[in-house]
This record gives sequence, structure tokens and C-alpha cells, in this order.
Amino acid sequence: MTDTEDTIVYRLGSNCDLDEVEEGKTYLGRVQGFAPFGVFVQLNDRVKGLVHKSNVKVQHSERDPIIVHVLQIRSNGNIDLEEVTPTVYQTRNVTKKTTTVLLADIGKKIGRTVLVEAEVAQVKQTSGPTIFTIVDESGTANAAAFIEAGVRAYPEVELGDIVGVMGEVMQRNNQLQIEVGSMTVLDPEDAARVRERIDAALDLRAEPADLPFLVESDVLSALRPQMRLVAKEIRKAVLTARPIILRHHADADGICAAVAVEQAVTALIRETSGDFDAEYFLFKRSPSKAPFYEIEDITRDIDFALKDNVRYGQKMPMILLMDNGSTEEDMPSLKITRIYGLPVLVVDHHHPDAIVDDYLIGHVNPYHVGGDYGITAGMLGTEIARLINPAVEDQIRHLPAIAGAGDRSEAPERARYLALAAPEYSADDCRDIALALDYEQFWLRFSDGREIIKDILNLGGNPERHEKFVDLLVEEANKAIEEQMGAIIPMSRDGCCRTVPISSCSMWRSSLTGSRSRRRARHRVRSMTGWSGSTRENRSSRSGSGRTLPSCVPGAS
Ligand SMILES: [Mn+2]
Repeated sequence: MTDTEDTIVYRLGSNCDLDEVEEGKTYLGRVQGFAPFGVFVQLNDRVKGLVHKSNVKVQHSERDPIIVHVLQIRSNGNIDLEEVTPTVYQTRNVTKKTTTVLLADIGKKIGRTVLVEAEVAQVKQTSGPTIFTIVDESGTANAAAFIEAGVRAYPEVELGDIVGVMGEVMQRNNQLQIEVGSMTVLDPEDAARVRERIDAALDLRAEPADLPFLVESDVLSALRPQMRLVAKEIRKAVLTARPIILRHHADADGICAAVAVEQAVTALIRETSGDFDAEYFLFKRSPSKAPFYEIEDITRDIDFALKDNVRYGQKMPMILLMDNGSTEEDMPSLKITRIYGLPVLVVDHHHPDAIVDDYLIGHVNPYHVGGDYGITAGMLGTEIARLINPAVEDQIRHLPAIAGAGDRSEAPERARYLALAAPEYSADDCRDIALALDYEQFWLRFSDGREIIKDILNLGGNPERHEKFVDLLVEEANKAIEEQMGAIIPMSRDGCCRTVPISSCSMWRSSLTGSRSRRRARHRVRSMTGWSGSTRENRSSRSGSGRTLPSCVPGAS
């Protein structure tokens, strides 16, 4: 190497990594340590190489500056250096290359420093670093920024900001994470450009699958545009890390509708989210006590959402109401959702009141297209779940038949869904499972019982346990019904023989069916032309399954 003023010695910036080191160039380094075979030299805090002893020119101490020529960068990242001793030279700083990387591609950049432009979807303060969940047009990732243990890093960065993040891609507990070197809120012009790019791409990614329904149905076909809209909004919420609260009627049909969507959404969250436990904090399913979205329900939901917003920096949630939500009884709660700016979707088959639509961003209801109650929420929910995430179809294809049994659908679609579930599930099986769901929900009160319900619906991967559990629940439900007739049921399982009068034992009836029956009666009156639901009288006349359930009990037929 010629020793002239043209000699350029590069100084590697602190963000730089192997990407910025080039063979044949000369760098200013610092002696890091000594080995029998040579001297280790740091080009910055991240990059080091080795000067073989045959290439060492002068004696050094640790931390001495040293000028080195890059002979070779090996495929494993090791750098072979040669010491040079120019007396005259120019220095030039090397800065990190700043081409933006898509979050979907950071898996290929482990150990490298990347620049990403993204929206802040969550800001969570841990006892260590601040974790920013960021979303761009391609995916989601966590960026960890550390100032001091438990201290909020970059306090100027807020939820919803568009930021430029520079940092190193690391793998922690099998999850990719960006260790933030710097984070800046983009100026309004740049932010608008990035947001436009993200929104356009998200719109495409959120587009639901295009597939035929599981069964032939004119009503479903007519509902397809609204079902696609609802599926798209749900996909968009998942892709932007917006939490979803799914509220549903606490009966077999409502549970089937909600669980179908739960399966689709949680799988999508697992696939796309930056956090291993995101499916638990980004999706919550809650049965509603009443057959509508009560003020009590929304009060709880907003209470938790605001706390999560303050404590964990989460976005405010989207509300999805299933087998619920389309009548004027829902209005007080819907008005509250508007005050808090919560988007609301409804998938229901109760006769709708037009006034609710002012408060909804999507509403699937068979009555809108000349259909009726016979297309149950579980049928609608299962088809919407397939649009959200077709991968879950095999797990949920039997749910509409159970929902149909639970709500005693008289629509021709019920038989088609039943044919689809056969031979694994007979008509009796579906009725049993529906009764088991109703009965178990009574004991669950207002918990979702996510894993227990999966067992009852045979989604838990343990068919033997499913069968035994359903048999037992059906037996217990029948016993409870008989005992109810005898005016007492035991309410405690702790060995105490406390018994309660019929007023309490009929809680099962009233919480699960009484109010629904009341509402059904109301719908019957108001939709003389369309409603084909069974009346209490013709239900009992149809009882032929050999069980002796009173007609007022869900699943009895
Ligand atoms: Mn229903």
C-alpha cells in the first residue's frame, strides 16, 4: 500500500456492522486483546477482526489505536486483517447504510442493524426495557429500547406515531426483536408518506380469502359482501395489533359463533404477531349475561381497555358482538362505544332494529337480505371465520350443525351443515354437544372457559376426553332438569349439603334461556312475515330424541 495523502482510513460508525466493512479498505481500530497467533482488533463495539502475528508491524498495548487493512471477510463473518502504518492519510467516517427494511424480512437480518419505518401499535414498560410493538406494511415486531431499568425510553414517542427505528435484530426466546439504537418520530410529511404506504398495503393484506361457503345457501350468498367486510375489519385489527373483544350470547349458538372466530383469530395472531402470548392480550372472548350488550358488559370492557391502554400502552379495542347486538336494547352500550371511539361489528340473527346501524362499522344479519332466524349466528360465524383464516376450516366445520341444534334452526341450511359434520357427528351428537355447552356455560358464569369449551367442541385435541365430558355434562344437565322439577338442586360441590330453592336453581333457565325466550317472543311478534322459529308448543311436540327434557331447556327437542 502506498503511503500518500490519497490513503483513506475509514472510521466505522457505532451503528455499523459487517455490512459496512469492505475487503481491501483500511480502517482505524483499537487493540482489544492478544492471542498466541495474533492480535484482536475492534473496528467499533460490534465488529472485530484478527491480525495474524505474521501481519503485526509494531508492538502494542491493549486499547492502542491501530490502522488495519482488510484482507478477507470469511463466510462465517471472521475478518482477516493486516496492520499498516501510513504516516500521511485522510480519515473518513463510515455511517450505517440506511435502506429501510421490511419487518417481514428481519428474520434474515439477525445480528445486523436495520432501519425500519413503522407505526407504534403498543408501548409496554417492563421492569427492564420499554417494548414498542411496531407495525409496517409487511408485519409486526417488537423493538426493545433501554435507558435505565423500568424507565420509559423515548417518552416523546406515543401510540400511533410513525417512527424510524434503527437497531440490531436479535433473537430472544425464539422471538425476533429489534434492540433499538435510535428511534425518532418522523416529521409530518414523512409520516404521511409512510402511513399512506402502510395503509395501502394493509388494505391488501386484510383482504379476506375468496372461497365458496361450506353449504349452498341463497341467504349466505346475499350476505357475502357484509361477511367479507366484517372479516376484513377483523383481519385489519389483527394486523395492526388492535385488541379485539368478542362479546356473545351465552348459549350454544353464540358460543359456536364466537369459538369459530376465536379459532381463526388466535391462529392469525400467532402467525403474525411479534409476541408469543399476544393471542391472550389481543383477543378476549366474553359471554354476555343478557341476550344483548348490556351497560354492565361495556362498562367492564371499557374499564379493562382503558387500564390496558394506560398500563400496557395498548390500542383501544374493536368490539365484535355475535348472536347479540342488533336490537335497540343494545343502544345504550353502543352510544358508549361511540364516546370512546370503539369500532363495533355485529354478527347476529335476531330481528334487527335499523337504529343500531348508525353505530356499527359492519353488520351481518340474515334479515337484511330476506332471510331469518334459521341462519344461526354459529353458521354465520363459522363462514366468517373461514374468510378470516381458511386454515382453521377443518377444526370448525362441525360447529354450524351444533349451533343449528342449539337454536333449533328450521332453515334448510341446518340439514346441509349436519351432512357436512357427519359421520363424525350425528344429529343426536350435535344436540348433546349443544346441551353440554349450555349447561357448562351455566357453571362458567361469565368466563369464556376457552380451553374447557374447546374440549366440549372437540377442538382440544383429545377426542376421548371430549366424549366422556359431553356424556357427563348431558347426564348432569338432565339430572338438574329433573331435580329442578322436584324443586331443589345442590348448588355446592364442596361436600356441604346446602340446597337452594327453585328460585335459585332456575337461574340456569333464566340466565341461559329465559331472557332469550322473552326476546324470541318479541321477535316473533315483530316479524310475523319472516320469522320461522319454533314456538314453545311446537318444540315440545317435536321432542323425539328419547330424552325427557322440558321444552324450556336449551337443547331439548
Ligand atoms: Mn342464536
